[in-house]
Formats: sequence, C-alpha cells, structure tokens
Amino acid sequence: MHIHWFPGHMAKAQRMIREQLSLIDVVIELLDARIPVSSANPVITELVGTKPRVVALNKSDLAEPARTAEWLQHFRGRGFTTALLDAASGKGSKELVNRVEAEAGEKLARLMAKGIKGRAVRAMILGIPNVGKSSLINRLLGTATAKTGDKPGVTRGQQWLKVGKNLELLDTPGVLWPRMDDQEVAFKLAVTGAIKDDIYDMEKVILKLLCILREQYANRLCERYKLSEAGLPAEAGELLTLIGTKRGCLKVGGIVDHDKVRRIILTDFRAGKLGQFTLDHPDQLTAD
Ligand SMILES: Nc1nc2c(ncn2[C@@H]2O[C@H](COP(=O)(O)OP(=O)(O)OP(=O)(O)O)[C@@H](O)[C@H]2O)c(=O)[nH]1
Ligand SMILES: [Mg+2]
Repeated sequence: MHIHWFPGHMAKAQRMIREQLSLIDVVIELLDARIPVSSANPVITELVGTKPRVVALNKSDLAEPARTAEWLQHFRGRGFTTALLDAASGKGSKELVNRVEAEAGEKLARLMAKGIKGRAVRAMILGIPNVGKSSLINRLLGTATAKTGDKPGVTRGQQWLKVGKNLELLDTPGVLWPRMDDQEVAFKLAVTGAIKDDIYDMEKVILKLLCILREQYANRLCERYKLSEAGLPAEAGELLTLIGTKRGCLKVGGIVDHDKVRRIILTDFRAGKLGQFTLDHPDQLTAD
C-alpha cells in the first residue's frame, strides 16, 4: 500500500509555517492520541527545532486511556510539556492555554526586560490534516470562527485569532510530509482519517483493520455487528462479507455491497463505535 498525498496547498502551508515561525513564541503540536507517533510530522519536527513546544494529544476520547497515560509519560520523559485534549468537547483546552502561557513565560520576561510590556503570547497550532486544530481554536474562542469538518484538508489559509487578552493563535492547514515511506504509518493515517478517502486503497486499509480487530478486539466486533465469536471467519474478506450480510448491505440480486460495508466499518471505527483504540504502542518504540 503506497500512499502519497502532498498537494500544492500543503507545500504552500509548509512554506508559510516556515516563514511565520520567527514570529511565534510557542508551537502547539497537536497529535492524534490514537497514533501519537504516526501523527507526528517529521518535517514539522525539523522546522520547529528548539522552539518552545507543547505536545497536545487530541481526540483523547477516542484513544485507550491506559495507553494515553503511557504516551504522556513517554513525552514528558523526553522533556516535552504535554497536554491532553478533546477538542470536540473542549476538555483540556484551558489547561493547554495555561501550559502554553507558562512555556512562553521566559521569552515574555526577556521582552519585558527590554521594555516591551504586555505583548500577547503568540502560538501556532500545527498538526496533520483532520487532527482537530480548527476545533481547538473554536473551543478556545467559544465560537465557530474557524471552519472545521470531518475530512482532511478543511483549513486552507492561515488565520490569526485572539484568545482573551494574553494569547494570539495562528491556525494552520494540516500538513503531511512528501515522502511517506513507512506504510504502517500510512495505514494508521488513512484509517484515522488524516488522508483523503479517495487517495488510498480503501479495500486494503479495511482488510488490514479487520485483521487487527479480528485478532485483538474480536469481542467488540461481535458486539457491534451481532456476530458470534465462535463463528468468526479467520479471513478478513469473509468477515467483511459476513458483516455486510448481517447489516443487510446488499446490492440488487442479493450480493453484498462491499464498498458500503467498508464505509460503515470505517465510519464506526472513526466515531468510536467500535470502542477506543490506540494503534501506536509506546513499547513498540525502539530505544533511541
Ligand atoms: N471525537 C473527537 N473528534 C474531534 C476532536 N477534535 C476534533 N474532532 C473532529 O475532527 C474533525 C476535524 O476537525 P478540524 O478541527 O476540522 O481539524 P483540522 O485539524 O483543523 O483539519 P484540517 O483543517 O483539515 O487540517 C471534526 O469533525 C471535529 O469535530 C476530539 O478531540 N475528539
Ligand atoms: Mg482546520
């Protein structure tokens, strides 16, 4: 499975991020709590360099809490300031603002020493497409100012927004990276919704997802689709057909509509209907 999705607007956004970075006090890097490593853009990491950064794990409502705790510990162990977020409900957003302001404190103190007083903290929100950057901004503003959507690539331009008196935020378009060599990472980005659905091979992605579900979460599959664990087919293709039959996803002539079943499974997975998932595991990281 080879996925390459780096359209012109992302290249442009990457240039914009590079240009704006010198104005920024703190970077808020939004990661997807379900894939905290796979959702970290290596190009962004390089761009941000040593600039103060808060690593925020968003969509925490969709991730396995025990894994999330491990991940937070992992990032803190590497010296990062972290925050836990659910930008859809706004949970954790106030705490994030506190951390961002604290992170900027040193710089503001330096400015103050130079006689520049009362300047707002400038933060830039970075993250892959669909991770929740605009949702976070709306939560912080308390209005639906930034456009959001349940598909990647919603934000196109840059937008500065003022949160209270002390914080200015720059929303940015989601950016992936030009060379995605790790196909395991590509799978995780596709299944969690960071890559446009018509860019990747949905059939392969769903079959892989079904294999994972079959092996590790058979009980959840059975519960959601009213299957019996004893009768679960070992083969993912057969499992897909079985779910389609149970769901009554049939085309004319009584044939299972595989495309429709794939979309049902994907939508259920992304919405948390199959439970909480963390697809990146800290214990899989090689020591570095
Ligand atoms: N369950 C859940 N959904 C979230 C959370 N944060 C954002 N979403 C949803 O994720 C989708 C994407 O949110 P956006 O805020 O548009 O994401 P974005 O990062 O601005 O995306 P681009 O502009 O495309 O890069 C929307 O449907 C949000 O409602 C969260 O913490 N939990
Ligand atoms: Mg956006």
